[in-house]
Amino acid sequence: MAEPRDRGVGEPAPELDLGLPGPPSRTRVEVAPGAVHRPGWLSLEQQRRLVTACRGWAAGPVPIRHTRLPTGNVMSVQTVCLGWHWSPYRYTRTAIDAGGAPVAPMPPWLVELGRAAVTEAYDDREAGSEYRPDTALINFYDDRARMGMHQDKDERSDQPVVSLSIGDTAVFRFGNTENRNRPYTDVELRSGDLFVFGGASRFAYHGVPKVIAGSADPAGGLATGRLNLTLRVTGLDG
Ligand code: MD3
Ligand code: FE
Repeated sequence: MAEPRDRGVGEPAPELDLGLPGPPSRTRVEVAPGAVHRPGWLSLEQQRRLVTACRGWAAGPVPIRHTRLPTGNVMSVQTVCLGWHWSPYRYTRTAIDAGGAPVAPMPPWLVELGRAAVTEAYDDREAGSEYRPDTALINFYDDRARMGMHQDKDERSDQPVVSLSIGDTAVFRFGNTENRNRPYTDVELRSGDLFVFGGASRFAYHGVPKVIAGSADPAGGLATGRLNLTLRVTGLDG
């Protein structure tokens, strides 16, 4: 699987980690019950392959677009979907608000990547092998894009959401299940990071208040901006 990124300055080698207070772990952190951050999971090669695939999906059959909300506001993030098309606030097989074409299928290799992600996050091969994501939302952020605090509740399933980040670092805000306000925790999501949101965290409010321009390693395949792929189980059939 992916090589871990280099240790940060002052971060102990794993064999020297005596459990003393110090800089945060770069391996796996359960931020809240069921919410696991695994920094540096994707190799640079895997990141480049995902970027190439996303460029293809962004070109069609459904073009990547800024989603228009019922309020008339337009999201600053651009989104394209696989498997099922999300528009506020439901999933359809055709792009009802983006030209009408049938959405591209979820490729089997992306389903397998989702299973590997769940296995990795929960250290549970059984949980991974049972995971069957049937949709992917691919979000592109330029350096001014952000996403307000929201819950993902258009799925009729409580299965985990897998998030993969590529490109510029984002400040990700992970909140509570009650409302969009405090308490929340801010976490930096860097290129190659995996985050899995299941269990008690599946319906937590979350958002992206900021993307840090110029923070990415261009070797990951993105010169500017940020890509986030989320894999989900819609609970729909047909
Ligand atoms: C926590 N995307 O597409 S990924 C979204 O970085 C979305 O593009 C953000 O929120 C992004 O809906 C955040 C992390 C994420 C995704 C889904 C979640 C966190 C989640 C679902 C439930 C709880
Ligand atoms: Fe979300």
